[in-house]
Amino acid sequence: MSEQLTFPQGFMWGVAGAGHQIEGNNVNSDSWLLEHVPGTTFSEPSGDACDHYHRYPDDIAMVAALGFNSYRFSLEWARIEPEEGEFSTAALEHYRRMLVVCHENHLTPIVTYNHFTCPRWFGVKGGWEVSANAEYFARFCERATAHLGDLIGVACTLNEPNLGIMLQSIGVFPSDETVAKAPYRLAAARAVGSDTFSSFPTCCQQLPVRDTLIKAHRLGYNAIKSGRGDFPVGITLAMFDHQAVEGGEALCDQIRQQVDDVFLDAVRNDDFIGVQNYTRMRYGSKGILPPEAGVELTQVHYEYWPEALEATIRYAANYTGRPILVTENGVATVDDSKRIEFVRRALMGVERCVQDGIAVKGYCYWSVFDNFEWGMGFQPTFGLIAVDLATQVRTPKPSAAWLGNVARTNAL
Ligand code: GCO
Repeated sequence: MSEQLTFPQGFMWGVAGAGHQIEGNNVNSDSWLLEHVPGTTFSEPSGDACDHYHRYPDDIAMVAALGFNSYRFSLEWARIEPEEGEFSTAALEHYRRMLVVCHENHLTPIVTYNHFTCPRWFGVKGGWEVSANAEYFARFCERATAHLGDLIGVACTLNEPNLGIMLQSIGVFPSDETVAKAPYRLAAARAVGSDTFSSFPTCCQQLPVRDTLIKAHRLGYNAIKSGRGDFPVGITLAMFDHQAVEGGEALCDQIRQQVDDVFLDAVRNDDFIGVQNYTRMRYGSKGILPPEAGVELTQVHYEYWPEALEATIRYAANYTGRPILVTENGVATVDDSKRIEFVRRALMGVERCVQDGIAVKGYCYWSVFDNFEWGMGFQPTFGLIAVDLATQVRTPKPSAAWLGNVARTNAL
């Protein structure tokens, strides 16, 4: 039997989710609108999702009972500020109750202030395509922190502001010119009686969006830091392990620069960097390489490559010198034994980073539940816990018990 690998004392073992993907009926959000317009690119609407909005007490207790000590969830801006400048105390109280339940269950709450979805009114104002709109996000951060800050354990401002540019760089997202004229975008604008509608990440990705997101992070970070409570604040970034092969070095460097470095430069004084990794990406002399022969693909068409996490932690840590929190890592598969294998190999890499002196503060598996995977709907199954969408019955998979035990023993 191989030797046991132990993790630092106080290591955060968490599961991650995001409001829109599990709460259900987030009807005032930009995503809900886009899910329902003619020509939508979503395969199905989010609907009730996992009804986590109502079932959070049992859900959070289940996470704790499995052995975890942290829970990452997000605030839904569209519920808290349903119309510009109108803040809902009832919605803020909902998230306050979630935080209380986390503490009752001895879970450190890791709160993401914005996990992609925004209120419709924000989309009508041009979303992240308008630089001045960053101020709206800062005001939201200020109000949410005033109400919730004393109970927050760790905060993330934005989730993966670099995702759009990342997916555009590898050809998964269309060009800005195509996006600007996309029928779903025009249909959304028409549905809300506007001549424009913009929503991340289905918006234009190039400047000024990138700069607006970075500005929003900075303003949000300052608003959270100067508000109630005292807890680490950072950002989360989508990171590939970028690998150059046979003359692909220049392309690899160029994509890494625009997808990772620009954002890492902007957050190098934050309390931590939230690393989110799912796979690697390879670059050759003629461009981006297809998946390597013999490497299996996950349900979201990524190469099954758990070693990528170690590379991204090392990259972010070396580049910024900041502590790292793995805020997402996971795999979409129907074969749960492959999930266990994936996480086991990923965690071996985390442990090697720790051995080398990198301050890795914790690991959150994505996702707590099989949930609404955006455009792909409910088909990909990332979850540790399966959910019957008709009955809302939860069934933890073997991987949930396995990772919960790793968490409880702080050892692999
Ligand atoms: C993201 C998000 C999650 C996704 C997850 C799986 O990375 O896009 O943070 O919302 O569901 O990454 O694709």
